[in-house]
Amino acid sequence: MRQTCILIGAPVDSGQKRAGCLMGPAAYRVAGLAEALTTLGHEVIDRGDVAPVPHAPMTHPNPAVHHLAETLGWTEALAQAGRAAAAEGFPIFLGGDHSLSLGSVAGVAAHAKALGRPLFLLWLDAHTDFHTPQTTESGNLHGTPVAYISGRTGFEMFPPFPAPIPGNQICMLGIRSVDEAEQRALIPEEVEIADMRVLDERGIGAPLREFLAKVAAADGLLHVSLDVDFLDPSIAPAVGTTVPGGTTFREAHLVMELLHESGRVTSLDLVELNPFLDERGQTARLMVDLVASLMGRKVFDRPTRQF
Ligand code: 5AB
Ligand code: MN
Ligand code: MN
Ligand code: MN
Repeated sequence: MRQTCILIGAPVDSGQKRAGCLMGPAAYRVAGLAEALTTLGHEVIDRGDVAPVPHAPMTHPNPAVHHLAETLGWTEALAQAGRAAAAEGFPIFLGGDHSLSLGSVAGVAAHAKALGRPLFLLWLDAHTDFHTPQTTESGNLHGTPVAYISGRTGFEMFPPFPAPIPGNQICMLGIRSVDEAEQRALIPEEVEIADMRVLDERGIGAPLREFLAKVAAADGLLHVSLDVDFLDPSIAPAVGTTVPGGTTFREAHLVMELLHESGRVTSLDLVELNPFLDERGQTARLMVDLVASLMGRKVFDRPTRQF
């Protein structure tokens, strides 16, 4: 299906402490994201980069929390841009660190709510990002978006999340680094966590197919949030939070191919790319290739399915 892809630059780097994520949107443009999409027959509208809503500095009872006002400003701006883009086509958010998903998913959720359709979330990440501003030890708000999206308390300084996504509509793949407080908070939730142990045992296709069947049964919209650290650092070095033992090139492409085949994905975040840490554009190019797989590029275009 021909999509209208709406590129939204989100040069957010307030959600963590290492400089460089703000170059992410430019790197995706240089790596040829728009060209890859038009080659596949899609229409591309590049909305340029969003700017955060300005706020006076804010403090938080947890002294580790930093850049709260900036992150709030990005959340508001991206929620607005995301909602508008979701009504027009297929939003692709070019990050920027993962705190951008506080806003991108809020925007998409507002759109889903207006349509009266359930929103599902696929979180492709080494981390669960399930901290609240109270529980984070690093104070880096890129470790919090899933908690906000699922309606956990502790985000009172943020706009209320429109239609929080229940745990049983969230699936995480690639998980291999979970903090104590996140682990505790996730136990009562019904989030499907296919951590690397599960992927080793079952392969990456089986848990994803199960989740996609749930999305289809509910006629849901599906937002995919792809953190560069989902990938093994040997193939994707351009990220501040590398964790060994990540997904391979083919595992990642298979995820994208299955997502394409499902026809369910309605919006996408590309997050945590730090071009300053890249090796000759390798990671930016891999991310663009993964988007191409998600949007219909095939290894071999079979006239009928033979799997
Ligand atoms: B990312 C950690 N849990 O809270 C924390 O890269 C890492 O968006 C968070 O997944 C990683 O600082 C956030 C140790
Ligand atoms: Mn993340
Ligand atoms: Mn991560
Ligand atoms: Mn990270």
